[in-house]
Amino acid sequence: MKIGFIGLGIMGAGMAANLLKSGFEVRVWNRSAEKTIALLGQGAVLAATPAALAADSDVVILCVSDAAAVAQLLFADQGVVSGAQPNLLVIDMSTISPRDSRTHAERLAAQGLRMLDAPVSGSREGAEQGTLSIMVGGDSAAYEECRPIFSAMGSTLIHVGERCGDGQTVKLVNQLLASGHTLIMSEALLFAQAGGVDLEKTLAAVSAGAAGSWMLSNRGPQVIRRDWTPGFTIDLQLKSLSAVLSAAADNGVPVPTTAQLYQYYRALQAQGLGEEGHHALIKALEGLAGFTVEAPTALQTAKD
Ligand code: NA7
Repeated sequence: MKIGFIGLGIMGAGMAANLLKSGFEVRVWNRSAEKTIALLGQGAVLAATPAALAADSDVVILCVSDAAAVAQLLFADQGVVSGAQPNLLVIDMSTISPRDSRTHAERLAAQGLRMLDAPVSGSREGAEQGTLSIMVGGDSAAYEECRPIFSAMGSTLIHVGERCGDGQTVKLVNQLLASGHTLIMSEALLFAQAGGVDLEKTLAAVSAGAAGSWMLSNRGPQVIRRDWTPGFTIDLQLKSLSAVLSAAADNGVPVPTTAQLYQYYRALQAQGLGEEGHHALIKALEGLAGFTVEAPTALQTAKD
């Protein structure tokens, strides 16, 4: 199967590299051309436009920021649809709202093209290591056809429903949980700091027990080192939570914690922190508390 990959950001770069490692023939296109360079060195072939990429691919994968970017890349002049061979399968691995995903699938179907939505979780680390969780919505036969592609990028592959957009609904469940974990981790670390205990020892003591979480083990140490390198940015988390709020409104379900989280992230974005990792959420709570969390070793390094 010849694969075309569009969107070589934090996630897409690692995912495309793992497809190459698994032996797939991969064509790439990215809006900022410089992000293709590393992959060309690993054997990818550069396409001049999304249309040219689609003309030479059996499957086109997109992993881009938002629904507007997906629509533009698929349907604009020189977009995927304008170059597609009959029966091309589009896999949209971006996180967008279930409603937008269904609209894209309907527009593609009107052109005789198939689509799966397959958003991912696992951050930069999971994308690089090929250990993503991939939540796939759409026709089960198409899912089975693409399973080798998903296996190259992820270790947990779940076909969550027959409708395009079902993957996005499950991904938004993931975003709701991940941001909730980040909020309570932030509150807990401020509580520990105020209580005068060592933050590294606190993390070591609680991470392995019932209170542990991926967020605490992976982002907790980053927070106390004040390392805001993104696995996933505040800008993208804000987009995800906006999609949660709109899907919740569509479905008539209350999500009060998500509404509050959205406002914290919005405040941080307004302060110019949108490109920081979403664990910088703690900065919003530090503003309320009037102090910051920091491990003594990190404080010492800062003073040095
Ligand atoms: P990044 O690192 O911010 O990368 C975003 C990618 O999307 C990057 O390749 C962008 O191109 C591309 N992009 C964004 N807008 C457009 C438009 N309008 N046209 C073409 N390409 C565009 O995000 P992540 O890799 O962390 O996340 C990607 C998705 O996975 C996202 O939906 C997350 O929520 C989950 P650029 O390099 O800026 O030219």
